[in-house]
Amino acid sequence: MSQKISLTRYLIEQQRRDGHIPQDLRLLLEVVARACKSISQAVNKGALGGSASILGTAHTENVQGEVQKKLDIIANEVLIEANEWGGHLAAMASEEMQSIYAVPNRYPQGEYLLLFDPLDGSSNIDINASIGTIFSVLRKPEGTSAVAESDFLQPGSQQVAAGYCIYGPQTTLVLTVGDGVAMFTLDREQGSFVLIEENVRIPEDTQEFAINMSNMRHWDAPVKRYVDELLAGQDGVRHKDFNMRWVAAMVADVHRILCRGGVFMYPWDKREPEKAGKLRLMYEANPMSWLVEQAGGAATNGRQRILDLQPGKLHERVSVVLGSKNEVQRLTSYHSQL
Ligand code: AFP
Repeated sequence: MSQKISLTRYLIEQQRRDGHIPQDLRLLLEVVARACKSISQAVNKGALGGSASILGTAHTENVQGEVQKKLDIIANEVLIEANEWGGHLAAMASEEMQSIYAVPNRYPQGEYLLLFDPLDGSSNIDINASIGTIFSVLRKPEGTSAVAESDFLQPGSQQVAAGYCIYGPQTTLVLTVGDGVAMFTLDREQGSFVLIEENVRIPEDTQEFAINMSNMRHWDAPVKRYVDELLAGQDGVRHKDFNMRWVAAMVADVHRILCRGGVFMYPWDKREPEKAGKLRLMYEANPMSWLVEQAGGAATNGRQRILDLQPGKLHERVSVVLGSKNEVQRLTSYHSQL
């Protein structure tokens, strides 16, 4: 039987092979992976999670004005507590926190910034559908002493690591440090993440798309044209039939695309025209876009490469089209034909 390669061994070999991962970054990624293991344990307990069930809402709202689930808050606390003392980080930012969290002075400060959506897909928690943790790592800008929010406002092309952990039938960590995409599944008997796939590739073409169709009447014309053509199937201009999936957890839809191709869309729509989209740039779109590009796919906001976008604020939202390259390019071209 081929030898199992743990996440630790994979990262050490990446570090040794080409110095691609400095030691501090390797240690940071191992801490994030351990935090994801703890979150996975909490998620797996569900209604059995102790006296006061950890399902349901916490009756509070996050900075986005979204009702927080108890597990949203638990996952956020797990990530903060796991990462604040190690000395690799200068600060953290989360979907669940209004402002950045600077590492307390009682701990050594590191050179990295960690951003995360601690539990993406929260609306799936109470129905036992897949959810996940999304994370992104940036370098702290040189010469900054006290970290400020502005230090986080870097384009996604500046990421040094990005990934997610999906809590589904398996708990699987997916990671890039700029040298392709690798997948690790949690071996609960050993308690470690084991390499199951390296050099993940997304097919350039697909017959599967993901979008929330209930918003169709709110889309702008290029998206409406593109989806109408998919729905027309064999009889339309695409001359082939398409299938649709929508898990309502970006982490699950992106995981499917990394596993078998597809195109995922959460476009701008006129329900809240002042917002560029629903998804957050810094800790959802940027990490997912880098993973997709590293696997041979593409990611735009309908007009521009997502990783080139200069963020203006921490919780900035963005329109997202990502996945199989030829489909992303087709929809993006429809926008430029306006
Ligand atoms: P929640 O975390 O509030 O469930 O939102 C998940 C999400 O941000 C993203 O993961 C999904 O792709 C998208 O929203 C689903 O949005 P709709 O519920 O509008 O389909």
